Amino acid sequence: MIGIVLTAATIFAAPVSADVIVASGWARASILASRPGAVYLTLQADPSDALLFVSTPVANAAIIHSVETGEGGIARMGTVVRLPLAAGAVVTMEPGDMHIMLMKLTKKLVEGESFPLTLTFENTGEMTIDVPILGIAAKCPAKATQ
Ligand SMILES: [Cu+2]
Repeated sequence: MIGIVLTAATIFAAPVSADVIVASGWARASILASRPGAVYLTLQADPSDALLFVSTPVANAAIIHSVETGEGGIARMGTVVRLPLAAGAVVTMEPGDMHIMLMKLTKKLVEGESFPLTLTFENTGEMTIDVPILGIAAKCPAKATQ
């Protein structure tokens, strides 16, 4: 009989997957569709995993960007090809830090609407979440409540 023995990971599964929890996802509304958008969220994998690709119908490309402050305090964005997720560690994407950049929006991101975002993980495979669009001046909602 297969499927009778449930592991702890199965019993306490997140709504979308037993191995990766994607939480607090949000995007900022865009003023113009010609400007890139950004998605912020938190990731937690157990056992360890890695985020490989991101895609969404609202953008031609979704790229994982890291932000590093270089000489003279100028922040530079770099493309992350493979984002490792250590077992149990929470990876936070937030304004001014790592984010998922939405290049060439296919539509304006309107406050109050939402869009699907598909994340492909090395071990867990594909997961699709619904990303709510917050206001143009929105900051990280998790921090705003602290
Ligand atoms: Cu970026």
